[in-house]
Amino acid sequence: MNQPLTSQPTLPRLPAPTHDLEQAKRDLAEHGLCLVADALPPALLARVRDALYRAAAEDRARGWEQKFIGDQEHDNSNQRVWNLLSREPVFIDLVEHPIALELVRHAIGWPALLSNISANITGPGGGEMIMHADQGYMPEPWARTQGINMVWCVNDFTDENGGTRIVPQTHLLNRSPLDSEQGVATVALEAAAGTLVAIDGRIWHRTGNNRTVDQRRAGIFAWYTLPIYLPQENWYLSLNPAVRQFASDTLLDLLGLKAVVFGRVNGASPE
Ligand SMILES: O=C(O)CCC(=O)C(=O)O
Repeated sequence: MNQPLTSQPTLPRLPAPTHDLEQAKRDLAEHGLCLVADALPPALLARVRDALYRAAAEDRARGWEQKFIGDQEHDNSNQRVWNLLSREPVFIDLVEHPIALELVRHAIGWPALLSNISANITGPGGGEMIMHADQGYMPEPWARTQGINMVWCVNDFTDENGGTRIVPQTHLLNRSPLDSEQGVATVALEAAAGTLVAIDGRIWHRTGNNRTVDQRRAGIFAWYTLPIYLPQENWYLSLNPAVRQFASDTLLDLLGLKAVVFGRVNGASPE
C-alpha cells in the first residue's frame, strides 16, 4: 500500500541520466520516468532549437501565440507551439527517433499513435501549469500506462528555469491527481539540453516556475498513446500535406493514416 504522498518527509530522487537503454527501461518501471543522456547530438540539437525558436518567433510576430488549457489563467509566461510536425521536417526526426520509438514500444506496445507534439517555452516570471497526469483524460481505473510522453530538452532544464515538477512514483498510484492534492511536494526535473526524458502517462507533474530573469526553458513534448484513443491533435485537419506525402510507414502508423485495426476506409487501410 502506498503512503499518502503529502506525509513523505523526503521524496524519492529522480533517476540519473543514462546512456544504457536497458537501465532506462528499469528506471521507467521503478520511477515512472527515465532520462536518456545525449539522445540528441549537438548538431541535431542545434537544428531543433533553431527551428523551434524560429516557429515561436514567427507565431509571436503574427499574434498566433498560444497558451494551453493547463496553464494558469492569469499567467502568460508560457508559449506553446503546437503541431510541430507541420512546422519543419526536423521535428519528424524527433517523432521517429529510434530511442523514443524503442521506449514507446516497450511502454505501450505497437501500433501506437502520436497524440500530439508541441513545445512549451517558459519565460521568466511564471509558467507553472496545473498538476496533472498526461493520461488524466483516459477512463479510470488505470491498470497500466496508456501513454508515454517523450520530452526533448531543447535547453537545460533546471530547478530555477522551470524544469518540470514531478511527484515521484505516482505512476504506482494508478489514478489522476485530485484537486485537494495540488499542493503536494514535487521534485524538479533537471536535465542537460539534448536529454530525452520519457514520462509514464500516470506520473503527476506540472511545469515549474521560471524564476530566472532572462532564461527561456524550451521542452518539446511528444505524447504517444495506445491506438484506441483519439489523438489530441486532429492530424486529418492540421497536418501539412507534404508530411503525409513523404511520410515513412512508421510515421503513417503513428498518425493513424495507415490502418492496422482502427481507422479503416471501407474495411481497408487508406494507404
Ligand atoms: O512544460 C513542462 O514542463 C510540462 C508540460 C506538460 O506537463 C505537458 O505538456 O503536459
